[in-house]
Amino acid sequence: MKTLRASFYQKTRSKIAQTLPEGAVLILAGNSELERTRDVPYPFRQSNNFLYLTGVNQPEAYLVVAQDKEILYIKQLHPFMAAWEGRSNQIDELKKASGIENIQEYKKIDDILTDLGQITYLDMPDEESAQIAAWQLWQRIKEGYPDQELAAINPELDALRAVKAPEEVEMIEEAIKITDQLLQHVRPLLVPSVTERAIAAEFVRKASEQGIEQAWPPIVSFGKKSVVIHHTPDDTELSDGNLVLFDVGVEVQGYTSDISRMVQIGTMSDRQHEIHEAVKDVQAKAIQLMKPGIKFDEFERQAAEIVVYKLIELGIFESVDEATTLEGDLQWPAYRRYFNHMTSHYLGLDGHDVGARDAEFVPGMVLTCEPGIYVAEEGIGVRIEDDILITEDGNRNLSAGVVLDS
Ligand SMILES: [Mn+2]
Repeated sequence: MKTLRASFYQKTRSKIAQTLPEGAVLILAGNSELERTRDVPYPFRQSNNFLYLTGVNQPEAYLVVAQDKEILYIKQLHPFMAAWEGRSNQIDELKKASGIENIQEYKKIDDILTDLGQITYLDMPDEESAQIAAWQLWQRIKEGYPDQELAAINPELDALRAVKAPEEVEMIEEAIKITDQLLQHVRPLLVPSVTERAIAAEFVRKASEQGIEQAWPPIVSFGKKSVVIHHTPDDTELSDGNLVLFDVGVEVQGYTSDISRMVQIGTMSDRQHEIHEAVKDVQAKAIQLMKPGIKFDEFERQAAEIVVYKLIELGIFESVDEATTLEGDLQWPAYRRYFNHMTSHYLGLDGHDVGARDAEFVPGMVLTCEPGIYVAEEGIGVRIEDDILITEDGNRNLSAGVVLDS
């Protein structure tokens, strides 16, 4: 399998170092293991910012970067770790993988706080995130060094991460290739009376057999279940005339694919066909809009407008005025009852990757294009999603080759 080399991480570190003011130090916390039940951790998932700058995928590591230095700190492991978990610190391997020469073992967090710089830059995770170690680092410095000036590195990191290097695009393409293989593997299993859960489980099993992690639990929905955007597969059985929705993604070195496809079982009704064609047409038109120069929010506005006209063609609304009337407590436009998500999001290390919603599209950005129309009263929900790389002269649909139609 393709992997990112140390040279990639050296580049990302050098780019982030250049954003630091003179005398500033960045201290980035990798994730720690989180306890699920006593002595049983959740599966470990590294922080994406940490992966982006180091490629190091072990818990309790810290990266220190200034304009003239970089140090990777790893936790000194208790000898029991080797006996119980088979874990030991492989310093030579970490050097080779990350390109960081200076690797040091630490015992307690204060061991790494020897140089805080004039300003200390830190990772500030989202409120709900499980990046406990990053929160604890803020807390520790605030308590132990109350006069230290602190700042968040996230705007700089987000901006860098939003524009992908060619090697990162290759990782996403690899994730797409594997997703395609997994979809092709489960496609013939879509036979009457199989359950959503069985299909989702087989998708995960086949991936897991190859050491591949899901980017999120696969969404597999049969028939009317597909009107729920993030439906959890249940024991609904497949029957003739169902449209099946897959919305799946896997990770390759942290980089995700994000693909939605519809599969028809037996004969589609005229109405299913009509709505399916409508979404395909919206997507084709929306992809054409994805090119350098257009702003993300303007793209969203234009894509939503295309959906609104489709909803009128489908007889759901009579006019643009009716479709855009604000309603309910949220004062949302009426068409949002049928299309209640955005058309696009950034894609990268996070499935919903970081990046500004008011930025202009520039070459190197990877974004999804995923319009949907969900008509709950008719039990029909359709979403089609592809992964689009913005190029100098427009875009390239990285997932165009994922074809499931029988
Ligand atoms: Mn998506």
